[in-house]
Amino acid sequence: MFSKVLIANRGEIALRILRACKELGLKTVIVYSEADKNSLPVLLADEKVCIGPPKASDSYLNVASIISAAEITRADAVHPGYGFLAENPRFAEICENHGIKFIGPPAEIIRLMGDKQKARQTMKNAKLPIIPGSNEVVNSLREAKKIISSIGYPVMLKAVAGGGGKGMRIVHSSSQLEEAFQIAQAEAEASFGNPSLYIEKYLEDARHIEVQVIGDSTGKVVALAERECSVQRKHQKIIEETPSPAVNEKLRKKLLKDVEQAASAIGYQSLGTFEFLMDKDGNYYFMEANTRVQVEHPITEMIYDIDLVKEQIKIAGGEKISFDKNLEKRGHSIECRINAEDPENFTPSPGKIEFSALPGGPGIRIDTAIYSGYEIPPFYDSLIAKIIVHASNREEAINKMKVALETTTIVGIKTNIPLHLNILANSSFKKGDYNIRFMENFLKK
Ligand code: MV4
Repeated sequence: MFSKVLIANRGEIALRILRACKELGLKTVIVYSEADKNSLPVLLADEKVCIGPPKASDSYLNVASIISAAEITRADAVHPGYGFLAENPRFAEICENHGIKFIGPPAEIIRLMGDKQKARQTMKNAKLPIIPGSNEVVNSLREAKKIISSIGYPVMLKAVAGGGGKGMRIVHSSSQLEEAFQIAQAEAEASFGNPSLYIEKYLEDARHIEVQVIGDSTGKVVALAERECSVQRKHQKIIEETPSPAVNEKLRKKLLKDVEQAASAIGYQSLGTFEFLMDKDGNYYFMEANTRVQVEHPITEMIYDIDLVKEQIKIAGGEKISFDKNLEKRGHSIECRINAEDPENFTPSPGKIEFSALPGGPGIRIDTAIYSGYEIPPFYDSLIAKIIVHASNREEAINKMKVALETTTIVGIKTNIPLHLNILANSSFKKGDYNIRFMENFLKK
């Protein structure tokens, strides 16, 4: 096991990782940009190293600075959190080449999952259902037409190097294809330096569900109950819950068995998330896999009473997963992402938090790095806190979340709390009757 972990991230996840390290008796080093010098993780870490100016490309994405910081402080492991360098296989490799344990999957797994077409093909071979579409990258309009002639419209063009919604195009008819294909290729080239596309049948009115997996170096793999993530806008999740209101015990058993089997087949190690689209009939299709700890990991922790970040760190240190496949979940958990933004038009609302009073009590968890007097810098994403509730059933969890939101006071900036309260009061949401089109419809009214 390593003894000193460098945390290559900021905000709530840096604090989440810092606490896990402390509980494990590990020393902590935080790297930070000039904009984050007064942040809670910087104040609480054993050591801190400033790695550059506010812009992420000059600090949190600067591999040379982060490796130097690890060497100067003799950190022997790096936790990348989410975003930034978390899914960069080169970074994972460079850490390992410098004798620094990368707390995540091996670089080859990150690389495989980063190529969405390869990931799709690999998961197909591992017996996971995938959405009908191309079996290889599609490099010409002619190839695209050939594939579409067998699957039919509507289709989705996706960037092989994409993910999370970037560089995607829905195409409804052959008259739109040529233009969409060119735009998607150009976008993929501009965003990822790789124009390659793949094609899938476009699934309408699907749900976005995902399965947490955890694998250790002995080959043990455990899949945990699905998270329902269909409440999202512009590919940013807003509310997540587990279990999904659309998954029954029988379906869950099959889904988790499929995922365990597929993750085992590729020797998955560390935390990971397998994302699926699921139709009205409960057919699910693998879309992509994330090789990092996710923002919404706490809802899984709440229903299973486990600490995924501690597990992730221990596994990187060669330890075994501390629980078994038959681990039982209990009740229902919901997360609301609190963003510093105007709830009317979603524009960012950075600035000084003049005062804050956060909710608490049984079944309420707050993951945040804010404090009264803290200034939210304008350079990073707008997530400032996660309110997570746990109750014995969905109805009680929704009610508990409502009270938690109503008893939250944040003065000085705008937040999306009013939006959350409106969603929780929506009859479709209350019934659990929603899909990835929910926010689109919700905002129209
Ligand atoms: C899809 C899809 C429907 N059909 N692929 C969005 C994020 C990225 N992980 C893949 N995504 C989707 N892929 C096929 N074949 C629907 C989504 C999708 C979505 C699309 C439009 C608007 C909101 C969405 C929310 C979740 C998923």
